[in-house]
Amino acid sequence: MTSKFLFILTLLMASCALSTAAQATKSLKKKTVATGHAPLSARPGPAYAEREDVMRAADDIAARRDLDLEWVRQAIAQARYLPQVAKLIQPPPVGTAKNWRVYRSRFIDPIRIKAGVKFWQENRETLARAEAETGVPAEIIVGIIGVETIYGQQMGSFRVLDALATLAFDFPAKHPRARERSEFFKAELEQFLSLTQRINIDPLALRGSFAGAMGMPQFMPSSWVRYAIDFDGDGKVDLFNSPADVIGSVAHYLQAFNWQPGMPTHYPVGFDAQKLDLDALLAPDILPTFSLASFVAKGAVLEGVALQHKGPLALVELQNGDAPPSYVAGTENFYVITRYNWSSYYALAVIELGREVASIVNK
Ligand SMILES: [Ca+2]
Repeated sequence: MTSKFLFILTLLMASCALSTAAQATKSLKKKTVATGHAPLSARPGPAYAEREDVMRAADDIAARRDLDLEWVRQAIAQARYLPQVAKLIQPPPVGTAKNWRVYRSRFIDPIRIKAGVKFWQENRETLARAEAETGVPAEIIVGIIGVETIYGQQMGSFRVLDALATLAFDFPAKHPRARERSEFFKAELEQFLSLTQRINIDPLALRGSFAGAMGMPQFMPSSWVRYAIDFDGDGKVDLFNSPADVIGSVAHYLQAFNWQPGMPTHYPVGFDAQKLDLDALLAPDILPTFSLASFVAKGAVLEGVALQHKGPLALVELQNGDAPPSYVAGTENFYVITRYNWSSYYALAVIELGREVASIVNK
């Protein structure tokens, strides 16, 4: 990917700053207040068995993946359109103010910190082993699993098959990137069916986020296929029930996106008003681009260990509604965390949650 393309992508993604986890949490909260029946708007639509285009897509999937044709047809025929999924995938309305302080308070809260401490204490050795093998710090792994699902407490209640079919075959046309996104979800549906057949799980049995992310780390099917590993040695990969597999898989994912052992994720940054060229510093968005020298020449002020940093830096800006934005100097490792979920708000929440939990566990 060229940096320009990445930049555009980053901008696009930043416009939907709420992470999957955040929106899933929102939807779950809605569900828990329902009284017995799902609200009318959330009632599943008709099965896909009657749609010719969908059944043709099923045939294509079976052919491409060398899967049993009838099995694929039957699985997809039982998928249902979920209006709520189509609604949740929409970007927030234009003009929705992003607010780091609000975002932060949602994820770095006493309940999540307490659950993080318990998770760390119960999996101390596994976390240490993952850190030793990949160089990804335990606190980053703990931060991710906490932000995603509160350590498995909120893994999503949508049938993954329904969510993926809805987004593959009925992606909302008014979305600015509807075509591209629908292709993405078709590929995810294909991976999902291939995966469930391979590991011999009923595709109708799995539940996840509105976008089809699964298990404690909320892996999309393609990420499960590429990056999930068996880390407890039982010969299976289970991201729903095995904390060890989850820990190993999250560490492996970040390692695969070039996590650099020992490198901090970010540094505090100030500005020298005399030299400041904020537009230039913000132009590459979160993609680390500036050498230390050019970062400082453009008016960024760093202190202490940051002045020894090797490698490119990015000026990361986080909006605070009407209040002045927050800034950090992001390193390549900050950028790696955004490959898990493309949002700088997400990355900083992961880092700060992990740090809070670590400060209690390592007291
Ligand atoms: Ca396992």
